[in-house]
Amino acid sequence: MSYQTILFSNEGGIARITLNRPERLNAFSEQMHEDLRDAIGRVRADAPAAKTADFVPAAKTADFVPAAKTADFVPARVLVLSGAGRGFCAGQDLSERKPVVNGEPRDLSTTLERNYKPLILSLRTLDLPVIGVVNGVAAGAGVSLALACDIVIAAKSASFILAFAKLGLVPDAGLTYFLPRLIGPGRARAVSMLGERIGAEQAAQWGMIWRCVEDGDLSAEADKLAQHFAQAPTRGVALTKQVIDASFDNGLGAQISLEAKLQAELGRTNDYKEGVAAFLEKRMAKFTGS
Ligand code: LHQ
Repeated sequence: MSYQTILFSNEGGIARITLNRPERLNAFSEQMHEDLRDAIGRVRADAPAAKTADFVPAAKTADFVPAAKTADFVPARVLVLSGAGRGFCAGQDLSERKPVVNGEPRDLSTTLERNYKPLILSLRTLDLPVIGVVNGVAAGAGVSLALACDIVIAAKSASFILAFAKLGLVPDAGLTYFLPRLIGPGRARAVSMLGERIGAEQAAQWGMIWRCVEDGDLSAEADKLAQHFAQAPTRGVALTKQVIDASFDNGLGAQISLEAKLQAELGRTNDYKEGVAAFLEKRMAKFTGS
């Protein structure tokens, strides 16, 4: 499947989306949102035990054609998201969002509701781990995109800029949800109000991202993670994602009950049986994601 603004592949259980507008540091255009909706919709449709949860995927589903499945087709068990060129994503393409349209101030909520909200929810509700590989600068909604991933690794030279402050805007596309939870409200307030560049090492020290690695090691480290998840007990990983997200809204009792409910489901999977058998037989487990 080929797209205008992203690169997409789905092989060996690993789906990869690379934002591909390097001349604009992969800033979001309307077309990119459309391409992302379609590609993530395909990954979702192919994922083992795919569920829609509370997310309604692509609005544009009329011409959605599921990928042709050959005999050796392996559904994606992990999604890797990265950027082409020297940037990860510079947020909204500002040349497409001039403040005045036909003499009237632009209503910025429209694109947030129509494009960014479904994008961020589609990643958070995807029943697969999403690895964000931050190869260079992430700014504005590009930071939101990175933090919507489950595991974020960044090159040492990468950075995060809450550019909203420089435009007189609030952080958006979920950033005010993710940031205080990841780094605490004190830091979240300061970095949001100042819009200063946060280096990848600092981001890792604060717990905003998982790891910061040498620039030359980024793609190998990302591949290692992707390979790990391509052979992991996929349903267990998906429900781990769900249960941790739910913990922000639940009290302790409700959270323990949710863990019990999800564990009941996982106790019936082939991967649980295989994990226990492999332990008892002192061998490596061969998980199938079922
Ligand atoms: C860009 C962009 C860009 C267009 C670099 N747009 N061209 C949601 C809903 C609705 C409306 C508003 O916003 C939002 C959410 C948001 O995301 S708001 C935040 C939008 N993003 C920004 O404000 C970041 C703007 N970019 C920058 O500040 C810099 O480009 C950074 C700090 C990211 C990188 O700086 P440099 O490394 O010095 O690169 P550069 O500035 O030279 O950029 C390279 C090219 O990319 C350049 O084009 P050119 O033709 O001059 O080579 C930039 O104009 C273009 N570019 N970001 N967001």
